[in-house]
Amino acid sequence: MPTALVRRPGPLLADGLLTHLERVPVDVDAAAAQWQEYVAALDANGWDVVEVAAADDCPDAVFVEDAVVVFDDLAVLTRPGAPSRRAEVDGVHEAVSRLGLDIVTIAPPGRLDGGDVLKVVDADSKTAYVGLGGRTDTDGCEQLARLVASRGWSVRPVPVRSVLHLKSAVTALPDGTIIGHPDVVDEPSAFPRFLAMPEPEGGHVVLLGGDRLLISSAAPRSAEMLSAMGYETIVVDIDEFEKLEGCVTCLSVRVRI
Ligand code: CIR
Repeated sequence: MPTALVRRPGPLLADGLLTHLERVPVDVDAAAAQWQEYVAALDANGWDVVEVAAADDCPDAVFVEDAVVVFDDLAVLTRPGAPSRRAEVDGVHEAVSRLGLDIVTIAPPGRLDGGDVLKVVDADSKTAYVGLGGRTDTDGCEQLARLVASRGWSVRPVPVRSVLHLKSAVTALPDGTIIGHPDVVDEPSAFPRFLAMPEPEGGHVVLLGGDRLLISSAAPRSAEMLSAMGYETIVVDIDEFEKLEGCVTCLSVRVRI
């Protein structure tokens, strides 16, 4: 059974970092309930959900995908671009150790956030697009390229200006098509196949397996479009996390070994 790492939101969630959005009140209790629903959706779709130890001093710890990127059986611990998020990595290190993954690390001064790494597997290639311009720098990207080359992955840098992370703009469908809303995708031509979605949150999907996609309730027209294309959409409300520039992808790390 594939495993999904998650990390429960802590009491300081409302103090999470903001870069592109204005701060609005975050309801921590509502966020906790939304997180439970998100976890339940993973569980109901065949994922073994494993909790990383909570990090209550770290407001953004719930966005667990930023602390590690998993390439097959290799976990790359990141060095988050925001210094206040670096304390999140230790607990994630312990969790991936327990899963038995090989572990490597992005070293200082490189910066890399997992939200900037979009992995796409085709019949004949494994590509990681890496967003540069926000939390991730060229050093972090080049270190990643060296670390994952042995596993057959190639790394392609792409610019990110309009949103926090690359995956705040685009994700990939199971067939490798990159999806995103044109207003927030800075360079659609970076991707061999790009499909425009009608809403910004419609660019964020978690591949649950087969034709099942997890998508935010903030993107009803995108969900409809994906359903019409033959995908089964599982819709979750994560608006308390969206207020903090989070999206469906960043609340879990999916491990398929
Ligand atoms: C931050 O600014 O770091 C958090 N408030 C949001 C992180 C969201 N992570 C992601 O999209 N991968």
